[in-house]
Amino acid sequence: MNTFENKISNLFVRHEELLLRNNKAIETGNGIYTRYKYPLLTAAHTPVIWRYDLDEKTNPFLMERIGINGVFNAGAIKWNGKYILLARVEGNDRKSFFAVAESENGIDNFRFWDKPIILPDVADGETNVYDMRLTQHEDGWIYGIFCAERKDRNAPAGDLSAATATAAIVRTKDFLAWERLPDIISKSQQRNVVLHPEFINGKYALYTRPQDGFIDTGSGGGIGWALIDDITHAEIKEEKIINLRHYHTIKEVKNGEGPHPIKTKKGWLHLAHGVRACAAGLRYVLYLYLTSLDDPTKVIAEPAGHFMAPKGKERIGDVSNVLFCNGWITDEDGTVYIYYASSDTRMHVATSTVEKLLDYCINTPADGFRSRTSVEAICAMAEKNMRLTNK
Ligand code: BGC
Ligand code: BMA
Repeated sequence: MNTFENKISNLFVRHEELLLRNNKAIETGNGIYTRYKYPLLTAAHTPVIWRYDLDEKTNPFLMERIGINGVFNAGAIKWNGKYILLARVEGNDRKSFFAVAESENGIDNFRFWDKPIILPDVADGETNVYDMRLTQHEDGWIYGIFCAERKDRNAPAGDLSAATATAAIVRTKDFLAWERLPDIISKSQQRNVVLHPEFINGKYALYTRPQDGFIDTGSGGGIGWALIDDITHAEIKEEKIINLRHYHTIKEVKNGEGPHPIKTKKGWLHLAHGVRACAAGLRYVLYLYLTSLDDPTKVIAEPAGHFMAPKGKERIGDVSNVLFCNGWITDEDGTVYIYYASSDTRMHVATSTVEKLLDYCINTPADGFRSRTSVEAICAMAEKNMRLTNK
């Protein structure tokens, strides 16, 4: 029987099957991290009750009334023993918003809470919001910094694409009640702003990413650092660039801090994205770097090239050829869950350990910025191995 009730029950059964599917580890063979077979969150994971009007009178064909386009770029945090993803959900209408999903083990069975988050407004209401970084700060609050996008009022008439990017900030203790603080004041536009978890000389510290335009970082040299006097009226007064863009690298055009860095015995472990331009458009990959515990602005190790790049199905999506990560979680046993999104479409996880990621950072050759220096590194490795294997 294909009654309306049956159709509804099928929707829920199929949705439950998707949510209850167990994930499987896939060894990548590089020894650095493990990928997983299934994405953690996709448009199909969003609750049935967000998308379908279940009333036969108003929706006799049981159509999807509100379409979801993708679920990606999630902030992450371990909270009350649960793995929490604060996802960027984007509707078919191109508006993105935030919604919480949680899992018991961090690798599968992520389930959205009943409703997405309605953020308090600021006077100059933004059009779009995305890419929240979560930080449990030592002041006791959980902060979320995200990008608020508005139409560029100075754009010439007829240009309906020009926009401005501003860093906006909220805080919570339970992911239900959100306090919105005034948007962060900055001389330049800002995207990819991240709150450092500790006070530095009694001040809040931000990773920033100054940019001349909405897309072009222009003279913005890379990932910056700024100390903030008052987080409830945050203003980026002085900015120091701590991780530079560089010609002919994976971060030639843009880079940006991912989630806030992990504190380890050997330094602050950072995950960032790097962007280069090619005939296929912008290519986003992930890279790692390490800064000093004494001075978080001092880079002490940075492996050459990308740590993760889009692979297989990850390459294709709404904005193809993109890996982006703004959330990771470290467990007490040292396991690191890297929550990355592919092609602005879906969320995945890769797992590693603090020890492995540090080894990767410290012992992978740094970029010599020339083909010749890369070849020298390979030859040095080959010679060492030939001696070892007596060839
Ligand atoms: C999109 C973002 C993108 C940005 C710059 C925004 O309109 O929502 O995903 O990063 O433009 O291209
Ligand atoms: C950026 C980011 C992301 C997105 C990426 C690729 O600028 O802020 O939102 O994943 O573009 O479209």
